[in-house]
Amino acid sequence: MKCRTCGAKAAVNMRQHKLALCKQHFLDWVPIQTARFIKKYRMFGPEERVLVAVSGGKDSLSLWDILHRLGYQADGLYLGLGIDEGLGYSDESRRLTEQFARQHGLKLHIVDVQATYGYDIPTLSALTHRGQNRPCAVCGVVKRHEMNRIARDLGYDVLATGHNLDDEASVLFGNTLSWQAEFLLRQGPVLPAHDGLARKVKPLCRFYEKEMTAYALLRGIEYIYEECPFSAGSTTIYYKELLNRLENDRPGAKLAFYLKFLEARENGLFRSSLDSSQPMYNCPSCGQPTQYEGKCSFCRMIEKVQPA
Ligand code: Q46
Ligand code: ZN
Ligand code: ZN
Repeated sequence: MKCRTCGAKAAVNMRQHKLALCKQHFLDWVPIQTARFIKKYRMFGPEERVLVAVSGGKDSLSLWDILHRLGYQADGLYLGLGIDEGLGYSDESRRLTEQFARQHGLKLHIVDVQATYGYDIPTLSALTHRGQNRPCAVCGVVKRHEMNRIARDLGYDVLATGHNLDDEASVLFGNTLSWQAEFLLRQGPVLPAHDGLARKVKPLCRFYEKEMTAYALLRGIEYIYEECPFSAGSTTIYYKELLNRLENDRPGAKLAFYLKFLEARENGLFRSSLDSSQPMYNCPSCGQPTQYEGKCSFCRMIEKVQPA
């Protein structure tokens, strides 16, 4: 297999795009494509300040690397979740994130959840039983709250996450199985700022996970290989496996599923759900927007676990 651009031996063969590239041309192709998606979906402009949520994994570190190479003003935000489970997951992901920031001279904000609120994610989950022994529900509330708080307090225009096509297609598949119109309407490369919530963008949403793995490896980015120990057995992973089987038989099916969805949404599918969407309130405790009157779910959770 030869590189389409220079004819040298290809390092990456992307059957889904009928495209093979050598190392150099693949490393050029990824930022060019990313810049195209940023423009196409109007994610942000060169004058805007971007806060990249970095976890130490291949996607978020690659995203930070790509935005840096493209010349955007992109700072990082690392949330210390305190997930250990005997594997030192959070410690190692923090070490790799700090190392990346140092090597590239990038600015990194760190929020340690336990140091800030007194509890790490597993403890918060055990105390609130929200996750029923699976702390992801608690973790999701904390991450959303903290990312938005830092973006707002430090004056960033936009919050960028490293979700790739496999992540997006898997969430889309789950929402489609249960026809969650409200969620389907909100899923996409850009979630505009509204009611005090920062604009959220996903510049990698059209890259296959294996493309991002190749990018990180070929760029020599050191990232955490292990998944979060709490992700084992999740429906997201199960849907990813199903979609991979489909993709294996029909290369490009995953991308088509996602792009056709975006097109249908653009053409007005699910719009009636938007019309009936609820107004937002402001949490009296932290000031962040919330769907219901009274304190937001994050503040209610923290209040619940505080000793009386
Ligand atoms: S970090 Fe948090 Fe994920 Fe771990 S606890 Fe679940 S949600 S799996 S992306
Ligand atoms: Zn080449
Ligand atoms: Zn609140």
